[in-house]
Amino acid sequence: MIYDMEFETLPREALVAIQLQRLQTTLERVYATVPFYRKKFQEAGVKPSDIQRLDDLKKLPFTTKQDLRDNYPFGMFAVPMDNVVRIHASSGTTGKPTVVGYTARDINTWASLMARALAAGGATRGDIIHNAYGYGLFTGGLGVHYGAEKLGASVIPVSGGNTKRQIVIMKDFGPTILTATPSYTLHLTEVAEELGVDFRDLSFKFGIFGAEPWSEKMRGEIEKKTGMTAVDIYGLSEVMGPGVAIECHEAKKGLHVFEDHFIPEIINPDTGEVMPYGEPGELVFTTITKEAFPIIRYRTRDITSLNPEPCICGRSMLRMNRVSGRTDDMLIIRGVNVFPSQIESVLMEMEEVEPHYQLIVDREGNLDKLTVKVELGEKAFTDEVKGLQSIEQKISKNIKDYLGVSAKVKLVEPKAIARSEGKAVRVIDNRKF
Ligand code: DLL
Repeated sequence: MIYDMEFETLPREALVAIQLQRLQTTLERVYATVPFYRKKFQEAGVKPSDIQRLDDLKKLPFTTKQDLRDNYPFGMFAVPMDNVVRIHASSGTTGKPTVVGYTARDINTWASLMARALAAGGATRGDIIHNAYGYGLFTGGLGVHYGAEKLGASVIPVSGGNTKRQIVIMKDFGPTILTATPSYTLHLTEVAEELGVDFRDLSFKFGIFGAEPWSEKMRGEIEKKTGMTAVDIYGLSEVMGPGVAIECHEAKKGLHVFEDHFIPEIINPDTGEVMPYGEPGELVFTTITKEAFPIIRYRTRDITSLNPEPCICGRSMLRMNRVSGRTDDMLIIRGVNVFPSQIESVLMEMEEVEPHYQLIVDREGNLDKLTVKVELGEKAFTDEVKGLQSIEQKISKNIKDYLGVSAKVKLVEPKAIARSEGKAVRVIDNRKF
């Protein structure tokens, strides 16, 4: 029996009662122990005792990444360092990393959550989990690892990199579940092919993929190439790590949020107003069980919407739809908002190219220029050297038709775009702001 599993099917009123009680306890604690929150609450004229219903959450101020930077490294911890047993950090592309801490109880909570997440994604104690998320400061490797052990599965702590050796291990150890970023999974399939191994002949049943945005089309591509069922897992260091939300393998339609630990809200990123279910906006999380690093109304910058419809798996937890992009990844090209995931969807429609791409943005004079670099498939590469220009034109036209933005398309040879062993780098923005 996995600890806490009974929370997954609670009627809403029962869940809300638990959430409110946990929220109130968390707020009292942060007010008493974290000077940052006390000051922020005072400035907003609100006390923990003002939160009498879940709806009152909106009276509280948001927390942003900048707040974490201002309190770098440990300024927002709510327990003395003697009680902190683990520290992780997310690298971030600019500025200082975001540092998070865990007590022994937090590690246990996280392990239970990840065990529940893996179970929702199709894993059982009989499975062998090939864990190719990076181990280290990144939360992916150790997060999945502790969850897999808690579930009672056998975990192979292979981490990212050493890709050829990973293929040998896959052949020899017969893992049944793959945990990795979607982009690294595609790289694994390519290296397998080079070694004469067809992924579909390996023993995998399920893949639990996340840590970066990926599209529904990319899911199709990965399922086709690997022969496994691919589910989407979401999380972020500031809130816990992996295991904040996951798709159930039964429906594969939206990610169930572990609401007994995290309260999600969707806000309008410009006004901060809370949006109703179904409306897209920025995802905001409040943690309600964490000890070392509780976080209140954290603006994730991830864009999604919430779905309260019942799910065929029987879980009553809200589902968040696949993250479609980040508010800070949104490219504004000559006034048109473009998300990398939208370009990905256009590219995935085309047989001639592979799902390896990069978006490069430059400014010429006052004009933004978008270049889409994408790899040709092996077949198109050998067959169609003459037809390259027409493929480029076709992609450009599709991007213009679907997204309303002009892009220069540059086809490159297969494997010309650097592979990542963790999160893929999709955007290179050379504009100076
Ligand atoms: O990426 C935690 C994680 C590890 C999740 C393994 C899933 C699997 P961070 O490094 O702090 O934590 O990055 C968090 O990654 O705010 C999203 O922008 C993005 N992200 C994570 N999962 C998904 C996903 C881990 N399934 C940031 N879809 C988040 C889209 C995702 N974006």
